[in-house]
Amino acid sequence: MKPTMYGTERPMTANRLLLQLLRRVDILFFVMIIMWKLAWFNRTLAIPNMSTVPSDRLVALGAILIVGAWTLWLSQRWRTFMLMLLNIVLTLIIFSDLVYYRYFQDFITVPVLLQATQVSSLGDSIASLIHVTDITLFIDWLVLIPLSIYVFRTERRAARQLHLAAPTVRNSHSRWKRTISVAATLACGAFLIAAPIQQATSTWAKGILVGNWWNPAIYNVTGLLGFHGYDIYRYAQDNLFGGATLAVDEEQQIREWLDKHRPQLQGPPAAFGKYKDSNVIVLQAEAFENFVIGQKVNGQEITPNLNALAKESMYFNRFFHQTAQGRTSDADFTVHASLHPLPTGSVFIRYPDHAYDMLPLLLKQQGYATGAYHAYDASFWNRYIMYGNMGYDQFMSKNDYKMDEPLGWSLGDRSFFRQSVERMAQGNQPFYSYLVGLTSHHPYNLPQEAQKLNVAPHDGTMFGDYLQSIHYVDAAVGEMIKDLKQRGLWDKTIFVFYGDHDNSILETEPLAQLLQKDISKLDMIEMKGQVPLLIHLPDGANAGTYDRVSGQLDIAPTLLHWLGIDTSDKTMMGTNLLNDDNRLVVQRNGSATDGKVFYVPSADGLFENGTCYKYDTRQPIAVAQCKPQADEAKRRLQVSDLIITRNAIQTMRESK
Ligand code: GP9
Ligand code: MN
Repeated sequence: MKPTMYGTERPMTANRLLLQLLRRVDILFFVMIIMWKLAWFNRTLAIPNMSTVPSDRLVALGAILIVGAWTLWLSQRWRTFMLMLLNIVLTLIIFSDLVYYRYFQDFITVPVLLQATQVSSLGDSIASLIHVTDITLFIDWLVLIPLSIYVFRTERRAARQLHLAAPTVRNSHSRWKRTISVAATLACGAFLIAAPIQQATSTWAKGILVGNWWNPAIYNVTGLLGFHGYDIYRYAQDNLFGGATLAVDEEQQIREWLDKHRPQLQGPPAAFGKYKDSNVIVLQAEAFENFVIGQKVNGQEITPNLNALAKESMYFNRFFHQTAQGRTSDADFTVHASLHPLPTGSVFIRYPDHAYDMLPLLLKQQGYATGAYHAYDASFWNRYIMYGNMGYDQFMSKNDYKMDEPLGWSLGDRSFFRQSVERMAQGNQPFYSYLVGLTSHHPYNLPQEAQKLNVAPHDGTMFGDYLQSIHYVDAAVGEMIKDLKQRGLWDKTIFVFYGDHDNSILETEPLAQLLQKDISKLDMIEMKGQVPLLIHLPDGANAGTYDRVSGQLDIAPTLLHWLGIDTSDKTMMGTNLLNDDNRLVVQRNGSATDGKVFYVPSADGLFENGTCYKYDTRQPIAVAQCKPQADEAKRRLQVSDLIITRNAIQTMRESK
């Protein structure tokens, strides 16, 4: 009798038929089941505003092929077994992501896994996050696990018999054949992933993998398995392979720059500790440009409340935002860490676990109650991870607010401010409270009843809508100040108001119309670069307009000085706002101004192709006259990048 895999030849039984069939379709079966589970996961999450394009399925298929391809190299017995194991692992990943998402509106990432506290904060709520219908994900196991064990055992028995009967038959599967099928499956998978992603990222999802502001938005393009692959790649690229190690010459470079800069963190000695133990409220307004302050439209003040506040505050009218791709999160970072943002992506997402001398953390160490307030998904910009590291005792996010005034992206700023103040007033003092407004977010279209200005002739345009939403935020700030006064907090609080970044409206015509003047290139650069900064001190001291150039990095060292906290050993790159001399404001694109000249780099990055403006004439001059400022800008950005990416603060602390 002729030996076969099943011993000597004998008639086909039902069992053998089933086995033969399973052996042929196991990988197909695996692919179909996981595809179905991923689709179920996506349907169950039902993330709002996510695209559902047919190519999503191709990406999912590609990812599954890549994950399962290696099993084609195995013998059939092991392949069926390993495919089952893979099914178990992938199902557990999908299920964990599902539960995690229900709580954090985010997916599990490598940094999350490394910060076990994050996952453990699910704590008691975990039971409520698991739904009965989740059983759907596991139902196939009931049949497949026993079946694969059965197949594995039967095949093993058959293989033994075969080995006894004809030991040489064992290697009948050519290694080549198997290698080729693995390679072909991998190539096929890679193509199925790459083509739709390439298509998406060059059209509707442009910049998503560079700017990566929100994991669900990446998931929208890559699918769940693709997202995890990308996340591992992103983490490895940023943190492994020596990229994160601080070299000796780099440390030297950082130390030299910091030592030279250190005196500029300090303000006048008389101001040191002048407002010790005051509360601090920092209000970061969305897309709030400086040109609206003091400006009227059709005879109405756009920001009447801030105009009034400016009169009794320090108003910095040449204050620059220093943000980049990380937008709101960059403003948050530059203000609190007094470091520059990164050229690509957000520090919040890329290096949330590195060490920084963070303002809230330093205040917490002095006994402050620290809180962050933002009525949006806690996972946006990875805030819920980052805020733990920044030293906040509590982070009040969307789920903690009563949605009693839905407006724009989320809760209207009016209600957001009211509920936030209510919460901070209940806690201990002194407090540090950081609020991130949202109503004036792009595209600025408020419902008719919330539009109170006559913005003719800009009605119905984005510019007109922008003015309306700024006016709304101004009114909300006015109410907040009233509330703080009524609660007796105003006189005990340093109140800081600034805009996070520009409004992304790049047309000059509406501005020219509103301001009734021609808008030069420099005017436009300034208007897109400048946001207002108002600081109201508890006793209303120092009120006036300050036309020294300043930027977001300058806020933390200034506040610390007033609060009597020594910054001489801190790694901060801002300049105290109370100093008039030696000022240089650097933006992420390499722009730099000392108040006398303004260097604007060219897109190609070559110094000589940039433009040097002279402020007193507002005209371009020989670019060489901006050389020292441009060089220093470059140096600062380099030093800041090293501090962040190499985790230099941690390393330098350890080597002390
Ligand atoms: C949402 C908000 C987004 O949390 O911070 O603002 P953006 O970064 O898009 O300006
Ligand atoms: Mn923003």
